[in-house]
Amino acid sequence: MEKDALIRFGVSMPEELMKQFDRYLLEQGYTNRSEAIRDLVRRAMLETGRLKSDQHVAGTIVLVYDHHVLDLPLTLMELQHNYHHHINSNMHVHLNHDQCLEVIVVRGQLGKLRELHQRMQVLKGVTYAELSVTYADGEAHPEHAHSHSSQPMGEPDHEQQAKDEGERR
Ligand code: NI
Repeated sequence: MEKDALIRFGVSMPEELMKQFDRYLLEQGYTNRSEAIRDLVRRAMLETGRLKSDQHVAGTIVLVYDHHVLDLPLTLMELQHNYHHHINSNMHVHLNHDQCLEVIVVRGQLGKLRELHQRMQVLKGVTYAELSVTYADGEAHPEHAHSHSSQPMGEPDHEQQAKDEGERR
């Protein structure tokens, strides 16, 4: 088999993160950063390739964010309401004066959960966002399953929400 060509590229990261990474390299026994980065990338490729977007999964989204960033708490809450069929539970911890830690328990089609995670991750003020899932076959209550695939992203369906609330009573 022909050997893959090596491509060099530059990476910028905050000094403190770099120091932490260098300590990690020492602990893990790496002799250079490139080898460690290659392993991290391979691991990431395995994770994303492991499950398909249409698979039914359950897991968590863990967020750390600065609640002083304008509109961020409201934006995060609205986003969660837009995905209320995919969110089972939510825990909020006030870490310090600025930072909030949120653990969101999610369940549903992996593609939708990735979409929610990505939309949170890109928000200004969100410093950490991780989606972690495992297989979960089928729906908890198939008779209450709803498909929102035709719903445009970011616009809550108030008629459907009112209907859902009626069903729960
Ligand atoms: Ni808080």
